[in-house]
Amino acid sequence: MTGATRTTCPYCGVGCGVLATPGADGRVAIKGDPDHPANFGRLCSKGSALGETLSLDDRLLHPRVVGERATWDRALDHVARAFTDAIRDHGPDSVAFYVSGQLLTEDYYVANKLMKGFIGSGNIDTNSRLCMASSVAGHKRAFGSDTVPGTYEDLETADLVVLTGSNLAWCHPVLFQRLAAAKAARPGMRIVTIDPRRTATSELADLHLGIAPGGDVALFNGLLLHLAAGSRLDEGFVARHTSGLAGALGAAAGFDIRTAARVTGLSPAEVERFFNLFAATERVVTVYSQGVNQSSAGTDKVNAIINCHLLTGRIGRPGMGPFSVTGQPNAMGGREVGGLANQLAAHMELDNPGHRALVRDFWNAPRIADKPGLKAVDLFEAVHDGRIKALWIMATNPAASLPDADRVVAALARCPFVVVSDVVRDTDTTRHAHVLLPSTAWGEKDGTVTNSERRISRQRAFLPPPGEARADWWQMAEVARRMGFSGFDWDGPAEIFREHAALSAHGNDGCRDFDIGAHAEIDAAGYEGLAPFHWPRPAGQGPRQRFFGDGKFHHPDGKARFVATPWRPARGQTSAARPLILNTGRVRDQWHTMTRTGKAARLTSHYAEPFVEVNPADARALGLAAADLALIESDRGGALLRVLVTERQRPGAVFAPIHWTGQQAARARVDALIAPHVDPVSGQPESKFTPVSLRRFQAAWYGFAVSRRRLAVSGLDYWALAPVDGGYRAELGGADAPGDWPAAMAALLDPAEEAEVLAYRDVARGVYRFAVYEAGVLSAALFVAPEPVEIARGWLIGQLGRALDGAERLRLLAGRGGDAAADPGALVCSCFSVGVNQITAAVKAGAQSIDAIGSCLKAGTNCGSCRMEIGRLIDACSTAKAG
Ligand SMILES: Nc1nc2c(c(=O)[nH]1)N[C@H]1C(S)=C(S)[C@@H](COP(=O)(O)OP(=O)(O)OC[C@H]3O[C@@H](n4cnc5c(=O)[nH]c(N)nc54)[C@H](O)[C@@H]3O)O[C@H]1N2
Ligand SMILES: Nc1nc2c(c(=O)[nH]1)N[C@H]1C(S)=C(S)[C@@H](COP(=O)(O)OP(=O)(O)OC[C@H]3O[C@@H](n4cnc5c(=O)[nH]c(N)nc54)[C@H](O)[C@@H]3O)O[C@H]1N2
Ligand code: SF4
Ligand SMILES: [Mo]
Repeated sequence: MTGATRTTCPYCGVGCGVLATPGADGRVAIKGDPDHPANFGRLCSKGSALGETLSLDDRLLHPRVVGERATWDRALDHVARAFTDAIRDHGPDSVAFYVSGQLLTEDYYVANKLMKGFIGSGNIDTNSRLCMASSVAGHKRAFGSDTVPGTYEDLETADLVVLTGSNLAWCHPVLFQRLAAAKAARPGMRIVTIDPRRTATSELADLHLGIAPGGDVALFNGLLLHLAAGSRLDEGFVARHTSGLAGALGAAAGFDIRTAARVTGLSPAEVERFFNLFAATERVVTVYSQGVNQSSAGTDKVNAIINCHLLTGRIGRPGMGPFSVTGQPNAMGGREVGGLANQLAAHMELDNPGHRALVRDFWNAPRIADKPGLKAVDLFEAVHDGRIKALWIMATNPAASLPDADRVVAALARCPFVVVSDVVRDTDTTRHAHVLLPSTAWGEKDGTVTNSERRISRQRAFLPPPGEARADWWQMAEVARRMGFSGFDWDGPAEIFREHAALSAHGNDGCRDFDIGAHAEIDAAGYEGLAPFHWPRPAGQGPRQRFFGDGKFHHPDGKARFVATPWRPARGQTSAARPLILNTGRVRDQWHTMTRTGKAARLTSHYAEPFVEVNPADARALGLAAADLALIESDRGGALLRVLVTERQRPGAVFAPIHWTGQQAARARVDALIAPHVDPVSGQPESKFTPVSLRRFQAAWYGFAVSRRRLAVSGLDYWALAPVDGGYRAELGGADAPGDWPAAMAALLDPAEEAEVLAYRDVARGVYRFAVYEAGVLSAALFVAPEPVEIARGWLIGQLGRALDGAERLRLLAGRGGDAAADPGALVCSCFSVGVNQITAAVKAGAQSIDAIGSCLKAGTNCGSCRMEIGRLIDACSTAKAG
């Protein structure tokens, strides 16, 4: 057993420190790093399960050229030639990179340098366009730089934390736990959530505002007016350090409480309560995320929020400020190197000739890009219409995650040359690659990432690269060299980091916020031992935590700008044909397109299939019952999802998670439904507001199956596959029932020739059950019914691989797992596999608090991600008792 390696979690932007210890048996033990200042030892459910996602079975291990295994030399030559030819024949703007906030800073730096400084085009954009672009644009408009002013500590020291468009409990769980702990220690702290849905985050709130989708600008305009009228204006700060207040107030005019309430769908009393709370509390942090950014008014939403902080001078001081929490582990690092099509590098601007000259000289670059490149949505449109001849996609899965995803797939299919660098072999995007390059994954790669609070941490390797996998930066540098460019000869990430740090200080006399010049000379040992630090860190200066407390901003006059943000409705509008608004987002235990979290059985059991959440009133009107399948359609595309009926969803709006792709389900890529409407300033797509219709899918049969082998599901109308311990589970359904069920079962489960198959059928009712035993143990089972199959899934999964006696075999076919307690129910705590039924039973037996549940079931005592859900179950039980 080797010692623990100190590294950083590869998922969300909280940026938790991880201690990874590879064991002799090939397993890797994962613990939170008690010394890391982001998490102080905590990890959430996804972080805790990292060790279960490291298997190599689905990994891409060798380069492939048009489907055939190739040597690195051949693959790299091929890529270099295709890019060189396209540039020679069609110019630098005929090629593009589409990269990712999941690259390390060093990878990202190389990609940006190659495209902007050597190919000479701005055509490098990133999935951060779908994620942070509105925040970047809002920061630049207000501050003159893309600066997150505060730190995590500010959330803990604030007296009021407003969370708008952020499901922090599920998406930034450890930061949420820090907030929850601070509130528990200081009960006077107030929390307001603003979200059209009731989420796990809103469980912690003193006030939840169930805002109408897209209403944020109206609400914050109203707040600005209220603050100005209620003498909360910090006149000294506004006069000395800002400009543009009159314009902002002009745009907000008319949004009195009544009007703001009408536009936001809230009651005047709720709005007033929020306004008064904000006005009366000096220490306020406003946290925002995708409910704000992913909107056709995303940049205005950001500025409407920042306006309120500028007006009150509540920025850059402890416990105060606007706080954009970043999604991906290195969303911030990407911004620092200039990974977006409209940035240059090191927070310098493409349209600033002085900046271009600085970067060109520093890089010794032959032809620096002099205009912004295509932003993600436009970029893929250019791929579709043939302007882009060669495209390199790295660490992102656009066939599933970009809006109008079916059109993106069509664009990839017609692009003359597509390179994909990924860690897994089969994704919805890798299918379209001419050249597929195997990248080293988390645990194998080395570099730095920057979290939401500007803290730079090392990711360190603790596993050897498998097969022929190589680092992303190395792939780009090799292609650059083969294209004849010099300046790409680094011997490792330390050398790249050094160059990046030096560039940040180059010609920077304090006019640019991003300066980590203190590390411009870092040597290999220093880089290896680099402890997490906040930027900025200019040479010769000590650490500095916050920006703007001194009233110095980065516009040429040193002042911040108020931005006029006139309210406007979302781009899509509901109609008789598309009466519902589709909102999309995340669930607690999955990460994006599931290429990694989808491998851990305990993470897939929180939600095992794609779903759509519908309010009970809408469900009734549409004739939808819980667990039905529903066809959801927009003007762009459709999906087939399981119906979850819940009060947490407001009437007129539905919610679907973004995670399921063609790899895990029949038809669940929700981005196929999303229109490519973008914010006019940031180019960020409106992913949270799509007019849709919903109707019941007339299923002739529903099925549930478990199997030790992967099930042959393709061709079925509905299927969703997920791993379980020792095999797979599948939810199934179809519009037409097969005439021959035993044959259909055999095609699906593929029993061995010598297998024993026990069957139960009730042809009149359309009920069929099959249990397959191989070598005496249960190897597969299929349950079919004309309505959604009611079977204790947890119990059935638990029987896989077990030798069952005659009586047990009969009980299994009868679909009865003995006593009901044997079924834990839907998973709540993924660390200790505790389900709804167990928690409800414990509450009924007297465990009336989250901690009491923890002492009897352990649920919620490890990562804590499920504590809000446990709280809700306790509340639900006591409400049921009271009623
Ligand atoms: N478990 C998990 N965690 C993750 C990720 C993951 O895939 N899984 N991904 C990471 C990434 S890259 C990101 S960007 C972050 C995203 O983190 P979040 O932004 O917190 O997550 P989302 O679920 O996309 O959306 C947040 C909320 O916005 C609400 N919303 C929708 N429309 C509106 C509106 O008009 N106004 C307001 N005020 N709210 C609205 C939604 O109902 C939703 O609850 O999460 C990161 N963390
Ligand atoms: N409708 C809707 N759409 C959305 C969103 C939404 O809320 N609603 N959210 C948007 C947001 S905020 C985001 S961030 C995007 C995320 O969308 P994507 O970036 O497309 O999602 P991921 O699944 O994270 O894709 C990462 C890919 O990189 C691979 N990978 C992992 N590690 C490495 C590595 O080290 N090197 C390389 N080369 N590859 C690696 C993974 O296997 C995976 O295929 O989705 C966006 N799309
Ligand atoms: S909160 Fe969870 S997903 Fe985010 S960095 Fe920490 S452990 Fe990873
Ligand atoms: Mo994101």
